[in-house]
Amino acid sequence: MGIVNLTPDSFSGDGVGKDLTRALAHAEAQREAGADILDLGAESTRPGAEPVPAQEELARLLPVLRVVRDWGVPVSVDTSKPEVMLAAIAEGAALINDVAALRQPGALETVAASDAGVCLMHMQGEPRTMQHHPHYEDVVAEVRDFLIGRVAACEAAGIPRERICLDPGFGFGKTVEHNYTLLAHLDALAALGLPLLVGLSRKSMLGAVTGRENGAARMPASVAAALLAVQKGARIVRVHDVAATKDAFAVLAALEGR
Ligand code: HH2
Repeated sequence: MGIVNLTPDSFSGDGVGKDLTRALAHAEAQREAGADILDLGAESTRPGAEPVPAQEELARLLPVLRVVRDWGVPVSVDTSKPEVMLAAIAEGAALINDVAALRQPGALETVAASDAGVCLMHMQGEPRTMQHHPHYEDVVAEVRDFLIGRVAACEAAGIPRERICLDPGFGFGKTVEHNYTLLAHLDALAALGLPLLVGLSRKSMLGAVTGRENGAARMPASVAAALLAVQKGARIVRVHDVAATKDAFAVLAALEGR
């Protein structure tokens, strides 16, 4: 999954804001690099980020979606707002990637009324304040139980399991320690039997162990993290650096089955 940030304030430094030409060039580069899914995000969810009104999110998103939907690659839309989900699905989004796991009122019903897939992500708190005091007794069990609960809510609302993938939400209300514990025990989440999506690319947990402060300088660590996550059962990796990540997977594929 190649990240296409349509925000002016992405933590990773690759946001393009409302510049349509730059946004499309960025999306095209992700596709050319071999992304199997393009993930369009028009609201930053980085720690401390303020929410963006739905109209602003749609103004950033729809012009890009209306072009990339015809490229033959499934398009995912990273949003938590039901009104944005509704418009995105109507305009051809195949997947709703919701860091709030369809907890906003109306979100479950909106996805249920469509045939779009959904990614349910775990987050403790909300982006503005989530990194203030993350706390867990047992991070793996709590993330797993949350995801089980959200799958049950989806099924009760009429979204079948076949349309759902799960994400532990690296960096969303978690300390560096919590993030690495989750990565170490990713197989416990893969055991839930639904495809696992992970977003580790350029995140601060990688800066914490490499000392790399700037987004792009975290690329080698991001590739390593993606590879390790796949070895522990992840099926979809949400990345900025598609070409480098694919190279790493080519090496892994060459090893497998020998
Ligand atoms: N991380 C970010 C955004 N969306 N979605 C899923 N499913 N999993 C993630 O880990 C995830 C996500 C944050 O990264 P990014 O979009 O690069 O930055 P920003 O939120 O600043 O746009």
